[in-house]
Amino acid sequence: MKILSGEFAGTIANYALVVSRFNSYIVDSLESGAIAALRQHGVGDANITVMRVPGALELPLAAKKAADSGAFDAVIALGAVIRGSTYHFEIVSNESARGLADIAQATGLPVINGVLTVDTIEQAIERAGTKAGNKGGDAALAAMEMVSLMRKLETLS
Ligand code: INI
Repeated sequence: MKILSGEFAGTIANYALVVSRFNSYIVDSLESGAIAALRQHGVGDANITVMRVPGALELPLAAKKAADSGAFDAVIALGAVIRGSTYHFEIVSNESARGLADIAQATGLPVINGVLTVDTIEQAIERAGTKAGNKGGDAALAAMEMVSLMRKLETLS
């Protein structure tokens, strides 16, 4: 039996961080967590490019452009969608998630969804570097693991 899986450490590659400015007091922490995780695993700042978009709905287009550029091995999308009293929450969270997943399928590049979708600001804070860890850091780990796995899969054919 052959088992293939990716590794975090030593997965030196070019990472695009596409970061939403909406709810920046949360997203800034996700960005710091993602960059810290990349650095901890040996990725240098020269291999990290941060691009900013207004909100989570704009993440897929910027992620697509980044993926199409050929300059990156993975795209990490970071944002925070916090439920308000309107239906807009569903639109923003569903469309950004669907858009990001579609881009991964269309381009064959790992596109990691690091967008928090939560009911309350407290839940967002918990996931942005406090009680429940840092989902930005988790997204960076997922990106490194997927880059590593993609490289292994490419050697199969
Ligand atoms: N964008 C977010 O990233 N998070 C939100 O919680 C949010 N809410 O609640 O509205 C949000 N809206 C903006 C949206 O992503 C677009 O930037 C805007 O609609 C312009 O296209």
